[in-house]
Amino acid sequence: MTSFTSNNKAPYTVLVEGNIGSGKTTFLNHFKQFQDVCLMTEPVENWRNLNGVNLLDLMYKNPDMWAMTFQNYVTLTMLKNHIKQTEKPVKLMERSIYSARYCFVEKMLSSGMIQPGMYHVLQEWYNFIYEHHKIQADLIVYLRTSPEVVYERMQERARSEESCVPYQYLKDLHELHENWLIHGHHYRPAQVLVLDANLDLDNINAEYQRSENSILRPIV
Ligand code: TTP
Ligand code: MG
Repeated sequence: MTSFTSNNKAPYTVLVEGNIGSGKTTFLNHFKQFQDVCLMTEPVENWRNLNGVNLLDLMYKNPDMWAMTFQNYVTLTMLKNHIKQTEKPVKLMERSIYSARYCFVEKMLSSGMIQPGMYHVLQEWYNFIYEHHKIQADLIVYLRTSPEVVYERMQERARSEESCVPYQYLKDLHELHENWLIHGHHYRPAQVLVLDANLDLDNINAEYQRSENSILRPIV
């Protein structure tokens, strides 16, 4: 098996999942207070700036031309994060190769942003990656939201690339997350802890704390 990781003991790895605007970055930032946790936040920043090119923007503006390239790059950046070494006993990742595959690529195929040929190439990549790399996953935290709430947050946050994303897109992505993480329509690499992420910032702390024991298991 090819691997870039040399240490035998993999960290306890938590994948933080949920719709666009569900609060994944905020959730990871909550764990900054714990020194023994390695945080891998905001992979989206790579997608917004690859040597000065904003692939996220190109993908939304011209999906016929850029959605495939974009998902290719998402796959590469997520794989890099999955195999990144850390000496810390706990690793928290914003998203994973799984949500890219089971939520976004599925959505892009069904809405015609990518064509079946492109879809099959991506599937071949995912299968090859699973065969040749150990994708460590010990727990999935699902920040469960309603599409209405995340749509409002997305508009308030006003990330310029997302200004054209309609409510229906978030609703469809919500269903895809539900189908995967709640109904098990796709492979779940670990147990799923579901948190209520509809709560606003003033009230979400108690919900985050509810997950601390599960996440910090190796160090408490
Ligand atoms: P998210 O990965 O959901 O990140 P976020 O920072 O918006 O989430 P949170 O507010 O919970 O921290 O999405 C980032 C952008 O990338 C979003 O516009 C959706 C897009 N995206 C894809 O188009 N394809 C993908 O495979 C992934 C993972 C994201
Ligand atoms: Mg984020």
